Amino acid sequence: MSGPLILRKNAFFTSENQAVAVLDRYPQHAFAEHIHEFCELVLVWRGNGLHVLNDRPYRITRGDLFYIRAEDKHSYASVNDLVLQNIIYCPDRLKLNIDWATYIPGFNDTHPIPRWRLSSSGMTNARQVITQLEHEALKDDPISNKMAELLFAQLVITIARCRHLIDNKDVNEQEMLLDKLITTLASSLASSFVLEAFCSQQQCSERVLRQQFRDQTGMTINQYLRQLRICHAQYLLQHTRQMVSDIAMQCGFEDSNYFSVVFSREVGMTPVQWRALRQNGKKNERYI
Ligand code: RM4
Ligand code: NI
Repeated sequence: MSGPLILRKNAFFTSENQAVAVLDRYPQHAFAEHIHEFCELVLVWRGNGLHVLNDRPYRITRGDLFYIRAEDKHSYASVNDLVLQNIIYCPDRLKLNIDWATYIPGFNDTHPIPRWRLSSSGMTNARQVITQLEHEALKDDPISNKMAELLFAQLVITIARCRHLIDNKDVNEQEMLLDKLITTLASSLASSFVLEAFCSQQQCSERVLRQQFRDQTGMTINQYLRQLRICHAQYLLQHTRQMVSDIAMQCGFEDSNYFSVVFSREVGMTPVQWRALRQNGKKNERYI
């Protein structure tokens, strides 16, 4: 049996002196499962898709941020106008005396939290640094390589300052509504989410917010929430022994029959069938 696809350094870096490079994925196409000889920092700008990282599915959209280690295996599927930037780097080629591990989850630790969120203002800050970095990284001469490493340091520190965890309830007041909505949706998996209540709390127009969400992510709020719930259900089905009815509850479905109907419609088989397939190690069966 052949192992997973391995992406090699020399296919993505111009020389052995280059420590960092920027890959624009405008768009990111579906991409098969792979590991790397290098690490990645993934920033999602817009659209949506499914990111499966170490067998765990994440529905991704604007503002999501991932720290991928060389040995992490991941793939992209069900992409829909997914736009991201991939900052790839080789830890062994970094020469500056910076405590990288303080800013990059997973640089040394074995169980890092891989998924974070960036606020819109954080994204704007990051984008400025990435633009400069991209420019330097194209040149690959000694001074540009040094400059690129400095900019990479600036980038990881900038990001460390404005990232937050998805379940962080203490969302910054300044954060824009869309960010707040996405964070709130992700922490509303086990309960129902009422947009009207959210909007009256935030004093914003429901219609405008719906439209903004659609423009930026390429899907409706309800579609996104349903995908998040099903994704979480798939994770629990595969990795726990809980009963389907308990899983349904934890994913915000009070009625487990209704959960099965929605699940079957989205995934093409019932939760029980899906669990059996995944647990038999048939890795290629579909996520949504
Ligand atoms: C792919 C995808 C992968 C990355 C390679 C270099 O399009 O973004 O995650 O490892 O590029
Ligand atoms: Ni990758």
